[in-house]
Amino acid sequence: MSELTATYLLHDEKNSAKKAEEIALGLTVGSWTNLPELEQNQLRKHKGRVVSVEGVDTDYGEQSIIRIAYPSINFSNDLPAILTTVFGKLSLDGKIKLIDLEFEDELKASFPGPRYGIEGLREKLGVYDRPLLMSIFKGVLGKDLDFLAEQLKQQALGGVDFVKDDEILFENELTPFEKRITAGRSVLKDVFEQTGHRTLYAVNLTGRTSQLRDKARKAVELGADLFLFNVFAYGLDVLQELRDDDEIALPIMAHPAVSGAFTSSSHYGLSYSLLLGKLLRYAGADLSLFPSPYGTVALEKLNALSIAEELTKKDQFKTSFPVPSAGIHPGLVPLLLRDFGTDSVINAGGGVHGHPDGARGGGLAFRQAIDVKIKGLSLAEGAKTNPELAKALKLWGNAEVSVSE
Ligand code: 1AE
Repeated sequence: MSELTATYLLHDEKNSAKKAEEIALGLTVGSWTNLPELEQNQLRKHKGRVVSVEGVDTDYGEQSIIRIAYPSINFSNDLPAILTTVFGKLSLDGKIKLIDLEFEDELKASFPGPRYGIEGLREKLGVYDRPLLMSIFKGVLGKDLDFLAEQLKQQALGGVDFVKDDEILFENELTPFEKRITAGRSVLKDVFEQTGHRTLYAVNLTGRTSQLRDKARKAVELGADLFLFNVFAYGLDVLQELRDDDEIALPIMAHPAVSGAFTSSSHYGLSYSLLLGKLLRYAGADLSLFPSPYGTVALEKLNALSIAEELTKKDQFKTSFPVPSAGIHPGLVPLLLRDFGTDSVINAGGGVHGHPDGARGGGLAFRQAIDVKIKGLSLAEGAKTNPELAKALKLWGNAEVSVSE
């Protein structure tokens, strides 16, 4: 019989084995031992099963890891049904955190995974041998299209591979969605003709859920490159709907806005690796943004690494790009490369726009930092022949020299 196995971290539970049994029954058939034999036989195939109960030492004292298998017959093959089964009422019932879900192959086949993934995005850009670089529009609220176009041009001239909308830029009169796409296309075409460098623009797909599909289709018609999507404000299933639609067929970049409400607590919610890693990948995100261990908003290193691992490990799905972000500057490139490797996207807003030479200089400084590290040199050595990198290191510092390998 096919099953879905959930792993939970249980806090402050005196009798974890009993609690595990209560969960296995409570989220499936309800009470069991009091049922007449006939009813037990009818319900047996729906009953949850405790797989294991194990004590673990954590920073918060002795806790338990419990694993419970849920019969697939209990739910339809979609994330709303799955999440409600394994962590519906239970998410409100004491100190318990959902750490992982193990999908059998048959159930996995119901999910699309990324349409393009790392390989497909690299093909679109023609870049195979280095981490990709992304920058972010900044300070665009209340600004017009000319302002956006100039910012986009400067970032692209700096050699970034992607420019994403700020996630807080929604539908507005000055820079409406459709006009952003057409203006963005024209700027990036000019930069390509001038420099031979291709930059893709991730437009923020926003609005009511019921409007998203039509907006996305219009974006395709207008020649959009890819979407930024605030998936956790909408829900994973909305992401999957977009991914599944062959008339949309553009890469999707998942922004982590709102996800901290579900992941940050060590006692409640879902693990980072499950939400920002495994489930985003299954639902179809081509890129997943998350805070790196080093910037202004930072995750513990193990959490950040666990997300990247889920996005890139061998599976039947294409791999998704890990995008460690938030407060990133060129001096952090060696640490990001060491931790996340070549198949990652380095993403910076302030670390591009805040460069003394502006966004073009910021982009160049990042590209120089990446090229220097790919050649096996130190940033300090590279700075001798790369003035933009030298200025960035002077302004923000060079983390390479203060962190041991
Ligand atoms: C974790 C998401 C990061 C993000 O979207 C963003 O806007 C970062 O900006 P900076 O690099 O911190 O300025």
